[in-house]
Amino acid sequence: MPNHFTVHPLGPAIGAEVLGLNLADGFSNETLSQINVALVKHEALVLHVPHLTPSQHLSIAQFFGIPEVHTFYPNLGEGFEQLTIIDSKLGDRADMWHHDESFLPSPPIVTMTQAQILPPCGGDTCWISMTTAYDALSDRMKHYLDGLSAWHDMNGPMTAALRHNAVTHERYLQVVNMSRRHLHPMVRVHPVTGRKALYISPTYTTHIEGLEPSESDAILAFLHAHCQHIRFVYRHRWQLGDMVIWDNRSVIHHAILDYTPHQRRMHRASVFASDAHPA
Ligand SMILES: O=C(O)CCC(=O)C(=O)O
Repeated sequence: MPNHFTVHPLGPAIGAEVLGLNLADGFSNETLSQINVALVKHEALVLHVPHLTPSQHLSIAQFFGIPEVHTFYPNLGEGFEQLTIIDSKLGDRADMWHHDESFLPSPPIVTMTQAQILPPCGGDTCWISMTTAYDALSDRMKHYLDGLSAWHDMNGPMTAALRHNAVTHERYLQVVNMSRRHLHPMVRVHPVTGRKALYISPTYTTHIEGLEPSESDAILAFLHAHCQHIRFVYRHRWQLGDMVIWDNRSVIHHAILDYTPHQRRMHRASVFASDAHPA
């Protein structure tokens, strides 16, 4: 039976919320197709689903593609290995602008995160519309970026984490030795909407292929500052049970770390495209 819900934009560039979704009706493919249409249009979609079960979370993920068993975050265990736990009590956090795992050849296309434990206030997450940020560039800059590629490397944030004593040296070496990096076009075309999006982040993008380091640093610094303009951002103040689904092809995100010493725990699933070869 179709689920009757409405989608309300939360900002002109990015963000919408789904209202009137009835979980008791389950998630038919028709419902999930409608959610997918809203997702690619609004890029970050808020669902108020406090009664969502882990099985339902997983079913939604499976609709979008192949749910990932995350390399380094813990998960919900047997049968739910694809549901990752990001818990501040375990030292896990994501307070940096990033696409999920852009250091892979085929990064996840969609991620969906649900709030399980929240601090009394703070712990908001922000998303940037990289399509709208791209659209706002001059034609000359768009022309300049055309055909350029940049490296995305997992080591950058690990080095930063080591400097902040947020990881042990052993853990740092373990991750760094995985040697995960990949060269991606700086502008990618969304396979569904055909919109162009910038594909860079200050966390994983190390340098632009073929430029002198100082040229690459200057171009990236300009683009990062441009993308972080507040008019491209949606900031979500979580309520328990909210789930935000985002399109990892067209947004970057950042979870604000402003709630220490309180706990914040999220359950998340990220999904590879069905035809992807992630490793
Ligand atoms: O904790 C959040 O709000 C987002 C965490 C994150 O970056 C992720 O799930 O990829």
